[in-house]
Amino acid sequence: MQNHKIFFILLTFLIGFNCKEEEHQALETAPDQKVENTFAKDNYTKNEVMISMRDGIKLHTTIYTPKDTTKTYPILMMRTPYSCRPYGEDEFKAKLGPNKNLMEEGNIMVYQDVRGRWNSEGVYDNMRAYIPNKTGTQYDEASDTYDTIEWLVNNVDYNNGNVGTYGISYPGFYATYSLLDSHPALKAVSPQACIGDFFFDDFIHNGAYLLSYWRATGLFGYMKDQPTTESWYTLPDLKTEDQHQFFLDHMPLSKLDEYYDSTNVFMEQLKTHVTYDEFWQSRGIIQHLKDIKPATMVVGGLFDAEDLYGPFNTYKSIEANSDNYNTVVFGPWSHGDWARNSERQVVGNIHFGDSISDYFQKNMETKFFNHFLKGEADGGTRLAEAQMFNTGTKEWQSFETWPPENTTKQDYFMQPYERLTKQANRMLATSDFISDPMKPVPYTEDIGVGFTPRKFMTDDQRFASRRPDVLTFETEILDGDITLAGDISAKLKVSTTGTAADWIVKVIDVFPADTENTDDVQDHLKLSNYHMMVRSEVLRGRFRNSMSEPEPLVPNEKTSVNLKLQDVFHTFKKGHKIQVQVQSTFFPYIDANPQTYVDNIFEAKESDFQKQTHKVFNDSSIEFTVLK
Ligand code: PG9
Repeated sequence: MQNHKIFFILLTFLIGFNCKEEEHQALETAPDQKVENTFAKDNYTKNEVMISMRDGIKLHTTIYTPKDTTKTYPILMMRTPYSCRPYGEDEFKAKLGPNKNLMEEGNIMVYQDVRGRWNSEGVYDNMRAYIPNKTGTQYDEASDTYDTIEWLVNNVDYNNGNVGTYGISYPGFYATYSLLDSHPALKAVSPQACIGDFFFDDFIHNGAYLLSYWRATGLFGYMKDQPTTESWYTLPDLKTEDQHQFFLDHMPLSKLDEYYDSTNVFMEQLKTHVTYDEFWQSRGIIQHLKDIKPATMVVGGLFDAEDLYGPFNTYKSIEANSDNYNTVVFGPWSHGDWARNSERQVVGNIHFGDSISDYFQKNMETKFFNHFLKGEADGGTRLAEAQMFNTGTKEWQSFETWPPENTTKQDYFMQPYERLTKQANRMLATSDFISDPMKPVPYTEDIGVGFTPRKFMTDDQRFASRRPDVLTFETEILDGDITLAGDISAKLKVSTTGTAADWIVKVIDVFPADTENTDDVQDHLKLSNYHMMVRSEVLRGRFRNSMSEPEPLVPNEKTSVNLKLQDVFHTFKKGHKIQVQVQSTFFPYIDANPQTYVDNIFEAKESDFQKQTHKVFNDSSIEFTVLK
């Protein structure tokens, strides 16, 4: 922690706000609907300018300035691939900036179409690679941000010379990028659900493809040939709500080619770069997060189905390689929930509390920006480095570091007869199942899960545990609370009759049978004996030893497969059970592995898809980070 003594007053109580659900900017920002909220139009002026970058390319930049010109204001900027809509100087967004408090207090709010997107010039590049030590007109997203900030602080009236950047998801990636070769006026950055690396966030998880993202390749794959304020691409119409059946009918993956042609640049890149090669490595931003100067507040959702790798590793990399003011906030949120103002915070069937996003916006996010951009003196308690929401006890907790120092690693072993025990068994045994890629385990019971997955991250897993192709291991009923606070490592010892296999590991909180139901629970479910997913992850077996040098599995040979599951902060309460599930399909969240080794799964043939028998040996274990 820098010697910069930062003190924040953290209100210690939740105030229930009755507030209208505000639409979070959807993935592809639809033009903001006309809403009765005219605060922005009544209190801000809007200008649209084209700012020249060092190579001459001009970027569309929208500037909202408070009408009250009796004082100066910081600049809060979001750079986005999703458009600055609505375009036109008399069309206003319903909400400006990271949250309504910052809008109502008054800040200069800036939105920019990144290079090659929407009304900006230039050519787009997904997760554009950072160029260290740029010279002359060499550019990347860091130099585009620097050149933009330089123009803003010298040309926008009533700015106080301090700039903050923020963004959720892809905009979160651009916020992280602003930290590199940062402009001296940049004082505070909040990367939120920020993509860290497309080989581990969003489209691919440890070498397995997220089919639930397949349509999204169209969002970023089609290149426009000139600035435009209108959408220039269309996404495939699946003509069905049943994504499970749709993707089952389109296996192998080559059957999807009819929907995307070679003009979808990103789809072509995905199909060409099927290992963690230089193409993907050069686009990961985590590796560059060293000697960061601006203050940072990294934000994420513990049930974010899209970007978990990014925020956790962004915070950890900054923490390990910089001495700036670096904080992290993880709440009981799915992707972007913290920017909404829902009265009840619910993910899937689970209610975590009320006005949790309001609390975060008012007591963490707003205080962070105001301190560093307005120099607001705060007395009171320093905002601890990590503000984490315990998804088991449903309470916020602060830590000086994340993961906390007072933790220990604890192994649980996967024994036959579905037992999860702290003791290994000297007698070697296996738990076996037949995995059929043409009859894959659904990742959710729900039909029609929308554009990208969201609610399944807390879904009931009983539908899976009752299948013969899902192995289930669970502890006895706990006689005391156990709190997991940090990452989870699955250390599997497996074999297969095939030459390829995916390994999915799920950590589940089994509720007691007498758990009371709530109105949030879907009609076909009950919280009685609810098997709540806490965390899941997949590893494509060919990447078990290296993400860059894949290897086939040797039939019937016992093999180590280690996969890391992203951090959790969850208390398994007394009376609950810890359950671990292991399976080899998770469909169509991820594509089905043919279980026959192929160099490029996009070229797999129908004949490659074979049932295989998988074995999990009982010296397989899962290592939890347990709070002492
Ligand atoms: N991380 C999210 C995403 C990226 C790319 C495609 C689809 C979704 C997001 O930016 O919301």
